Amino acid sequence: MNLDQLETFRNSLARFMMYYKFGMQEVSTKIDILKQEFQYVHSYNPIEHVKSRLKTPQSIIGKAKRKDYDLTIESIRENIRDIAGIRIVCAFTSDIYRVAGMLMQQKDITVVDYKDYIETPKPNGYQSLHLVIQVPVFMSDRVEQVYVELQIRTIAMDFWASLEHKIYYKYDKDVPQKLRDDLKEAADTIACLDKKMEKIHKEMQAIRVTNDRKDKSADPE
Ligand code: 0O2
Repeated sequence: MNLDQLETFRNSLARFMMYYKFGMQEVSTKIDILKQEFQYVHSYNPIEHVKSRLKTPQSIIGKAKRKDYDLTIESIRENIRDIAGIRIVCAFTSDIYRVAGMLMQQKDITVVDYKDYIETPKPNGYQSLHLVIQVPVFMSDRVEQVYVELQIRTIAMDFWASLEHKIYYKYDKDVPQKLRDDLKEAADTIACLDKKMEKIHKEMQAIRVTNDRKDKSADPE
C-alpha cells in the first residue's frame, strides 16, 4: 500500500469507527441501567467503575499489520474485535459473573467469545473475564452489528493488570525473570485476597438477611 492509499484507507477507517463509538455508547448505557436498577432493587451496587476506550486508527492499522490481516475495512471489521473496549471493575469476584450474566441474557446482545482468565489465569498470573459481544447499531438506512470487547475484573485484578501493563511496556516486552516471578507471586496473593474478601462479603450479606428477618418479625405491621 502506498502513502496515498494508506491516507485514503485511514479516512474510511475514521468513518467506520463511528459505528464502534455508537456501539460502545449503547453498551455503556446498558451497564449504567443495570448499575442504577440493581442499586434501587437490592440497595447494592456490583459495579465499582467503568472505563471505555476506542482504538485509534493508528493502533488498528498497527494491530492489523502485526497480525498480518488485510488492510481492508472488511478484514478489520471481522478480525479486530477490540476496537471498542469497555472495562467493568467490580468489588467482588461473584459480581463479575453476575454482571456478565445480566448482560449476556439481553436479547440484542450476541456473545461471540467468552474467555475466563479467572477460572484459568494466564501463565503470568493475569486474571479477568473477557467477553466479545455484538450489538446492533441502528443507522439511518441500515443496521450495523458491532463488536465490543468487555473486560470484567475486580479492583485487585485491575490494580495488578495496570501495573503489569506499565512494566511490560517499560521493559519493551522483555521483562526480567525476577520481576516476572514477583508479578506472578503478587497475582497469587491477589487471587487469595479476592477469595477472602468474597467470604467476608457473603458473611455480611447473611448477617443482613438475618437482621432483616428479625426486624420484620418484631414489627407485625
Ligand atoms: P490493549 O492496549 O489493552 O488493548 P487479541 O490480541 O486481542 O487479538 P488475545 O490475545 O487472544 O487476542 O486477546 P485476550 O487474551 O482476550 O487479551 C486482550 C486484551 O486483554 C489485551 O489487549 C489487554 O488489554 C488484556 N490482557 C490480556 N492479557 C494480558 C496480560 O497478561 N496483562 C495485562 N496487563 N493485560 C492483558 P491488548 O490489545 O493486548 O492491549
